[in-house]
Amino acid sequence: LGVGLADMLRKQYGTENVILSDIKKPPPNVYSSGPFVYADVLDYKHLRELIINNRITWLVHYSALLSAVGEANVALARKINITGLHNVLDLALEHCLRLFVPSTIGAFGPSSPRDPAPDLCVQRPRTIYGVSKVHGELMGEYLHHKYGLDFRCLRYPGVISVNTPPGGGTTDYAVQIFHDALSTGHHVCYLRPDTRLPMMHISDCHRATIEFMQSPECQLSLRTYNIAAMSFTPEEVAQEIRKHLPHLKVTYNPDSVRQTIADSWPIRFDDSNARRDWGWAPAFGLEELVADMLRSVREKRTDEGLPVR
Ligand code: AKB
Repeated sequence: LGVGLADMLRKQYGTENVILSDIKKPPPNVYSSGPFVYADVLDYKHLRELIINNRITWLVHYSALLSAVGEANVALARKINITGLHNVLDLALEHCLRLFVPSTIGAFGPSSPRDPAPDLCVQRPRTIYGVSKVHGELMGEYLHHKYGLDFRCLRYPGVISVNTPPGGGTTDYAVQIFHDALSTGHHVCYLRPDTRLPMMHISDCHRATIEFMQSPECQLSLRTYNIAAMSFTPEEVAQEIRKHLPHLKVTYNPDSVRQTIADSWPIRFDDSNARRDWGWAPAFGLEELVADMLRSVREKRTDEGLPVR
């Protein structure tokens, strides 16, 4: 997520004014596209040094273990998603930063309204990922109200991108299906065919984040907003892909961990507050998303010298 967002921000604010960071060595194109530094969210002193030495004013905090991988490693998820977030919150407060932290459809649970889930309702998620995200929403809002921290949070749907490989989430099938459609022509889906979840094209997600970060504070009636674009099931996305690749075969082999997570999440997001307060409007529906993903995955596979259907 971070690389694409940095590219968009660099176009508006200048290449040198946007610094990307990770604990992992990025691909060579990341080094050549602008400043990159090593940063570990668990290393408070080093983060402080980076903020001071680079005169940072905005911080976008993406580090987190996602829903399915978090369940497989709860201790690590707690460390990265909660301890890491506390470091970032403290530093943002100390240095008067504008802070963006994404939340997710995963911040809701089986007792939340599912169709649609509004911004304000019961939130009792059953994953460590969801618990950490609710904690982040509440901590950020608390620090905003008590000390004036400029905390901003969007609840993302499943984000679909060609450049971000599936990374331990519950919505990952909706990325993998495009790669499978263009390679083997066969996708084995770990969710039932009728599992409906909110989803969004990556470029809408980046644009929402930037537009929200740029909104004047006086326009924001909330600090945490749902954003929506579309909701679909595995069967529906497969049908849409078949309009381009009629031979796509999908078989269903539901995984109990991910199916249980998906069944506890909203089917649809109510994003009316985001639309009203800061003008949120998605550009991609299912049809546009599928056409764009097939084009981008095809291009990527061709560049990598891989066969394409
Ligand atoms: C996940 O599936 O865990 C994430 C999310 C919806 O937050 N993609």
